[in-house]
Amino acid sequence: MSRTLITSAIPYINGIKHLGNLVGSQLPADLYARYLRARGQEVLFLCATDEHGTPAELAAAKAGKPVAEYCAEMWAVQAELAKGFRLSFDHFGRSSSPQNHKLTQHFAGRLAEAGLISEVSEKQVYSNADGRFLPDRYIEGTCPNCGYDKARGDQCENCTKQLDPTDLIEPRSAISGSTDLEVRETKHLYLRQSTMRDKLNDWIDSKTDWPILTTSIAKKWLNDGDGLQDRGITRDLDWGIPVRRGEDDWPGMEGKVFYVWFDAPIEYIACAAEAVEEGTISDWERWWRVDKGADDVRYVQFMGKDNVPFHTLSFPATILGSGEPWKLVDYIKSFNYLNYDGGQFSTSQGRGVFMDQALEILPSDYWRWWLLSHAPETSDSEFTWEAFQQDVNKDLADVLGNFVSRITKFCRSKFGEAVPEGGTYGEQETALIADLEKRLAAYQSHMDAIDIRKAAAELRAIWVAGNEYLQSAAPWTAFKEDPDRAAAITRFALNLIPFYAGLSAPFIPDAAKAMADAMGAEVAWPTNAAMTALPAGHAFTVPEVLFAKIADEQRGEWAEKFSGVRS
Ligand code: B3M
Ligand code: ZN
Repeated sequence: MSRTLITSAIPYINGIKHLGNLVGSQLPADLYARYLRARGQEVLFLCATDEHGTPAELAAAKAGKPVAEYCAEMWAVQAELAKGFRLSFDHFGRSSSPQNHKLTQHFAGRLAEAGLISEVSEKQVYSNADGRFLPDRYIEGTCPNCGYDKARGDQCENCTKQLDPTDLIEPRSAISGSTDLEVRETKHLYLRQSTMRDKLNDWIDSKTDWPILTTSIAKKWLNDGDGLQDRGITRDLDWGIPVRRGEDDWPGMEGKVFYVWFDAPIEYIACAAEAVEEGTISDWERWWRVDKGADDVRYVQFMGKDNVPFHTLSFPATILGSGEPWKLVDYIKSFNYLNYDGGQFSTSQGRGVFMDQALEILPSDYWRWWLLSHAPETSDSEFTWEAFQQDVNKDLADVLGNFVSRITKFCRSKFGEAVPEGGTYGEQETALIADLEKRLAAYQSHMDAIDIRKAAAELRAIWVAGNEYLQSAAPWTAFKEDPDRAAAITRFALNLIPFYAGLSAPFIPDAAKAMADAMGAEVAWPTNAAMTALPAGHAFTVPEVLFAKIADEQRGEWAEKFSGVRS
């Protein structure tokens, strides 16, 4: 049996994610995981919260909580929302786990032994009142460009000018407000990625099947300007993974932590180790160590385009540089951005629809279907309430939902709540079987290739084919003159329901389950389109309405409600 390791980019802990984040990593990763499991593969699907760095510290400070407590609470919130969206992680970990501390320190130690770490002295702003170095965005002051008095050390929010902390007029600490600041020397570790440029370049060149979005971003970083730059992997922060060289102290690095982007991808590995501790799996090295059984694992990552450089360059540099046989990624599926109603989704500005809000107004299947069928694969795509209403009403309510309701209700009224006997499948059915066999193969090949929009389009076409069949075979007309013919049509159409349930489950798992349940069947991937799974006499029930239509008033109300900024 083939095995696939799937990871989704791990969402930052600082707040609830918006639908643009969701469709850029976790949701498509879930689609693929569900698909492969349905096809009988052994899958390990991992995600976690990304808990370190300045954003986590700032968000905790804003919430007035110790950062560890804030992270624990937000992890629980994100885990609950993941459940709400039916994200089927085998483990949802935390980058602050003891496992990640240990592995991150281990990798740093190995890289140091391999001569791939350099120590660099830099000048940075120190706050005497706070007793700490201040990262750029912890420093506030007046913008030299526009005069805005709350400009940050990295950028002015008002005029968007990029700044250095030393550009600010009357700089002060964003933590205490203190102006008692000075510039001090501090030492940091750099990962010497530049020495691995050729190796990384060859590795990317060997990935001829990767999406262009992925390889073009990697190539740009490898080749633009002076080429791949070394990267600082430590920070002067309190919260994070203490800088150690394996299990040893690192002289001169006391009180410092690893940079969030150094430890976050290592959490992919640590997450599997956490899953062992939780009892979800029994052995994590068989997924991650090529020398311990992972040589037959295919590893697929999902992420937004802004995360690509770290996954194509820095993390592989860490893995390769360690000189140990860790599993390297085999395929990187990356995404463009989903925009919101003429602008961008924005966490910092609270613009758009966030995961909790989405679930408050509609069940997850509505969102899953729309987002996945509009996944920003080849270009950015846009969420508008009009498009959402129109597509959901058409695809889910008018086509799929209506089909299921119409045929089950017709059967109940004419033959009772069991698959009717009599008649045989004729020309129309044979033609549809042949069409569906072709479509099934096409659908599978799109799913295998993680061509999400194409897969969604094929699935929609499969639903439409059943609807059109029912419309033209018209068992309600046939019933009057030829009840046996009507019985055969009805039997065929009822058999389409478990067929649809199996194929639709990766996209809309709840509705698929409801469809299968109503038909007294399991959600299972169909091996063919013969439509013989449910024999005559098999009992079923008419399911509840699968998808209610979105009314114009609702659409208007939601568009209004989500037009501003989240408070
Ligand atoms: N947390 C950025 C993001 O959520 C970052 C991803 C880490 S993946 C190792 O987009
Ligand atoms: Zn400004």
